[in-house]
Amino acid sequence: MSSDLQNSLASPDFQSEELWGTVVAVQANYYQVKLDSKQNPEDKELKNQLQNLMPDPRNLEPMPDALLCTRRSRLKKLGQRVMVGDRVKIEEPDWQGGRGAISAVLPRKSELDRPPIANTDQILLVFAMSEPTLDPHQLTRFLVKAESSYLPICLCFSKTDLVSVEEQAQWEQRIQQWGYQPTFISLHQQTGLEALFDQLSDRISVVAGPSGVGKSSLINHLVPLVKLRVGKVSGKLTRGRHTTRHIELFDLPAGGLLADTPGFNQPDLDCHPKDLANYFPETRQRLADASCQFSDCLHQDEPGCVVRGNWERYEIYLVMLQEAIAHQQACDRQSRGETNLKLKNHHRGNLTYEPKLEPKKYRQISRRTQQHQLQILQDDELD
Ligand SMILES: Nc1nc2c(ncn2[C@@H]2O[C@H](COP(=O)(O)OP(=O)(O)OP(=O)(O)O)[C@@H](O)[C@H]2O)c(=O)[nH]1
Ligand SMILES: [Mg+2]
Ligand SMILES: [Zn+2]
Repeated sequence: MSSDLQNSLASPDFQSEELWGTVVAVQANYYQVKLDSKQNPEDKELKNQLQNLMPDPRNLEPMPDALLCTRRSRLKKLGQRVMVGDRVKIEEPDWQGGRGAISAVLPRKSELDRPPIANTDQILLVFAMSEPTLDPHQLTRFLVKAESSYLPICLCFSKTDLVSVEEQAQWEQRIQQWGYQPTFISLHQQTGLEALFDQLSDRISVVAGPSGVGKSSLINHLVPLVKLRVGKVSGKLTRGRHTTRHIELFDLPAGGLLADTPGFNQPDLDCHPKDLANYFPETRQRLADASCQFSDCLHQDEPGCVVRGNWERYEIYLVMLQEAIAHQQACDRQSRGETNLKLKNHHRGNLTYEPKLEPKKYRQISRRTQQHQLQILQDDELD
């Protein structure tokens, strides 16, 4: 008996007839579940040996990789939502028809809101060295947003073919001072990809980054059978409801799962002002070494502040802090019922209050919005 076979048989997952998998896509009330590989031995020889040892209808061809599942009504009654990324138990598999029913969901390790994905292990943040121009403010906004999920961040710079070796080295040094260890890749020159594969294997990663940096191109390269739309599509269009609702985890040939997200250029900054400093590695480091005089220090001009000082992104921190304060004030006003002002976000966190045109209840709803809302209701009903 081969040692692989012995391992497989020793595995409790395999012996106990339980069938487990990961939800890779959700559409209306159907869930695409990728089965754990142990239960789906691809190795032909191993499969044949197993079949002789313990005849099991599952070992008779064809054994699909994934099953299209419904959710048990018991789960529905419990209000148990099933998300992409969830680890689920499957009952009554119909191997011929490729169907099954989800009967249990494991507790989640993490849960992202936008995109809605459970058990994400890390965020792969992609920025281009050029085209679009690499802007430290925009990069920081994305980093702060990613940091606020408290998930590890894997920072990747694409399109290195468009800049000189010197320029790349300067950026590398700069980003390291911010507290990150970036990976540099070029799809056109096929460089840096191995290092990136290593960081993605055996994990669930979610790709984020502005429009046009090459996120879809990268996924198309990593997952040969997928053909995501590349280029030309403007960020605005790809931000539509369709793309955000139909989140899919792609199976990486070298192991691991990866989700694309539509690119957008300015993530919302909705964090609490006093949390902002936690989202900069530079401040985290300073606050680990010493504490500010006041425990509620926002690190602006308070006496005895250990954060204020000579570090590159401090100016960006201050701009974002003003925005976070304005956001907080808007939330406070809203909760006090002063809803006749709305917060308008201009370029780079420049915020102003503007009167709302009409009270919300009288505002005319466009036909498109109506249809959209109807679709949401229908989808939710199906859920
Ligand atoms: N020079 C260069 N161009 C690249 C590279 N990778 C991708 N591109 C180009 O960048 C453009 C945008 O690529 P996409 O993959 O659509 O970018 P995206 O990040 O998915 O954009 P959104 O879907 O709008 O968020 C395309 O024209 C690609 O051909 C690269 O390594 N070098
Ligand atoms: Mg894309
Ligand atoms: Zn301080």
